[in-house]
Amino acid sequence: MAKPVEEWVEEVARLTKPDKVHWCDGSEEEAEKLVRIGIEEERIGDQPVFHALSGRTFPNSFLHRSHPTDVARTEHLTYICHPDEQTAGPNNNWMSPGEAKEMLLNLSEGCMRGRTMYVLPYLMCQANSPYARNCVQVTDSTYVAVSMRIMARMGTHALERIGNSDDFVKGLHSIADLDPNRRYIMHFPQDNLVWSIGSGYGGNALLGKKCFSLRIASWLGRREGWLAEHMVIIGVEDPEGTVTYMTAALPSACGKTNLAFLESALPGYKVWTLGDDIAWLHIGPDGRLWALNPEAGVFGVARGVSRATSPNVMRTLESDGFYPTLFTNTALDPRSNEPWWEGIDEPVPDGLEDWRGRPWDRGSSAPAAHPNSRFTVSLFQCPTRPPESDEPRGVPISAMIFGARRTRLLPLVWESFDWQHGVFCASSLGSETTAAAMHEVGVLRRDPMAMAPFCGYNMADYFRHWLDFGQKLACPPRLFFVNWFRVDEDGSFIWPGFNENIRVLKWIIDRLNNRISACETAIGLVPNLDDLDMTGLNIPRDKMEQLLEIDHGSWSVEAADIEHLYRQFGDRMPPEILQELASLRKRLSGSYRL
Ligand code: OXD
Ligand code: MN
Repeated sequence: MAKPVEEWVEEVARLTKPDKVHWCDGSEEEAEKLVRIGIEEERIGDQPVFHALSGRTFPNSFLHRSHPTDVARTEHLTYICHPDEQTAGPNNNWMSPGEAKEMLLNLSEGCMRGRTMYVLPYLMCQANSPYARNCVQVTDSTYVAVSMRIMARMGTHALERIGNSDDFVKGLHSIADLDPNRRYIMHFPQDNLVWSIGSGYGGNALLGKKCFSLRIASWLGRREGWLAEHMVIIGVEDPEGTVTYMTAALPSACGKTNLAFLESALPGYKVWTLGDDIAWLHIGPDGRLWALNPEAGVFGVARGVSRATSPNVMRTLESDGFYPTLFTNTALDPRSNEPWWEGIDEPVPDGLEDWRGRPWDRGSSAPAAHPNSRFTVSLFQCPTRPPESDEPRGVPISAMIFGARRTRLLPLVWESFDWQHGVFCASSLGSETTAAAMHEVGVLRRDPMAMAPFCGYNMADYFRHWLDFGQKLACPPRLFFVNWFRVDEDGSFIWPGFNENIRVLKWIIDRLNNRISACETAIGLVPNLDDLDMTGLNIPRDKMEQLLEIDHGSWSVEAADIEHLYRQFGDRMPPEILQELASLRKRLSGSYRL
């Protein structure tokens, strides 16, 4: 009798009608073969799927040019199909599972004709982890198959774990005709199923990542008593050799990758990289919070990465490993056959090809690399990946950081009074979008816990889950908030950011060890200026004061906007959060400092 996984694959093949079905074993030879097919046989638009790069700077690397209309996550085409709309909440697009499946069945009929369907068995988390999940994705894209092998633990071992069980997460992916009007990323939490059609872009097509490990997993976490979060995991080693583990939730374009790969500007401190995007958080038998990165690779933004600002990212890309490195939609220097992007250390070479493969020169108004150009690289190549990344339960977390990009209002760093207050602060964060010039006040987008695009259920219930989760932690981590992006009257960033952010991490460690006090303000606990280690940094004291300033008038306006966010959730909002907002307002109208 066929196993459930075989039956499912056969059922999908009957629907999508590929010419061939190939079960991937995850081997190096197989990946090489897939890359070769991508170079020699397959095309996306007028481009081959893969182009072999020189390998001089970035060993064993390949350039992928996507379809020009398929370069980013498409949130407006992403749906969470719970049986009822309220469970999905106002933070998600919703369609009933029946209607969604009927539509997808029509769109998927024969969509793999002429192509091979690759069956990718994989695990999220290492096999020896009690938190590992068995998954199978089918795809008709060699780019997706090669990427999934880098990003997840893919291979026959995953199939062996599944055996005769029907307990595996299903991902049905087809690029179909890449028509943006027939592009859907649909989640069926009740069926452990993600069905994605019409896009080959990472966040839409590598279904173990955002789709399963955040959207579906956040829902599983609520049912099972854990959290799936959009968070970096780092270990910060101090000069005594003690490592403090932290997570950090930051929306896109807020320095998330740089924090994960930070090279300390303070002597004696070192940051270890455990995860750059997703953390699964469980309560350990010791009542502490334990974090594990379910992924095995990094799908990061290439633009802006340089040896000066992100040396550890560069070292990871430059080291040779078992896995190829992929560059997506960067520019190409055809003479050296090397990728190039804005912000990389090298000056602009002559005769570049832009991300679409067209001739480009310095006079061109558009950038050469797409603003969302990416690299896909194995974390096993990262020189700052510590051995404890392989611990089955992960690492114990002492601090959780939440970040936002705000040119005004938010101080550089603050700590919440307690867990409940911290959940309120994290739920209310918003970031300014950065399409225009950096110093202009952008459009503010509320992004609770940096999870707005990734929470697979009603966010009011998610806040409830966070509050309840904290109650169950015997020894909860402390919660901190950061904003690297505050500007002065001239619109210049006050804080240098990047590797200097270690100074903020040091302040956090000092707080955790009760070495320093903090200033109690209306919004939380803000550093006393002298407790921030500014050795070797030359920022005038009045600027630093500006960086930590709490302006009650502006915060009152902020409080009104936060209320607006909460109102959309009606009476599903946990009363404790509304109470925290009321308390903030009371403190703002009282006689707190500044
Ligand atoms: C990502 C994102 O790709 O958050 O990680 O968009
Ligand atoms: Mn992300």
